Amino acid sequence: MAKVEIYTKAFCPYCTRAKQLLSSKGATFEEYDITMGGPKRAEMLDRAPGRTTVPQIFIDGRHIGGSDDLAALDRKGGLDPLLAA
Ligand SMILES: N[C@@H](CCC(=O)N[C@@H](CS)C(=O)NCC(=O)O)C(=O)O
Repeated sequence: MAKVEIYTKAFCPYCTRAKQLLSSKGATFEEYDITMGGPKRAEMLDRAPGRTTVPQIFIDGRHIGGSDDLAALDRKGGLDPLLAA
């Protein structure tokens, strides 16, 4: 299964929604909690320039975007093949 990474913050409904969608697909993910900022927040900004909201999701290193982007990708049928890669 693909490597899924997700940058999140506490009390973030969009993060919960994205994680639920990934879990519903049977995907496991590495979660980076950037509630307190720190180097992982800097890393997120570096990997997803201009995107300051959470979640930010990466599948096999490819930037997917946020929760809405993930859901849109799924609606287009593009998420399952990426997760299965
Ligand atoms: N359309 C975005 C919305 C994401 C969003 O608004 N996230 C909130 C937290 S739930 C956020 O990052 N707010 C600014 C902040 O916490 O710095 C998505 O689907 O991911």
